[in-house]
Amino acid sequence: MADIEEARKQFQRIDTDGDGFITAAEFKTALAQAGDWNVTESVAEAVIKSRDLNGDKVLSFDEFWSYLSK
Ligand SMILES: [Ca+2]
Ligand SMILES: [Ca+2]
Repeated sequence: MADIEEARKQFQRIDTDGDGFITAAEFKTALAQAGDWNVTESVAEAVIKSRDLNGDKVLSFDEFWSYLSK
């Protein structure tokens, strides 16, 4: 069971420019910081795409949360 406060903190950590959306580049940077250096831009894009519900190619908090709380 995911915790929405934890999810919000995690989202803000990944969203480095603070615009409220996670881009593939931000996601890739976050994974690299977590030690996963094998993630390429195209892998990050594929992950974003699989979680992106409205097709704008970025993740809003709602999309991030609905992925975590599935
Ligand atoms: Ca952002
Ligand atoms: Ca989206």
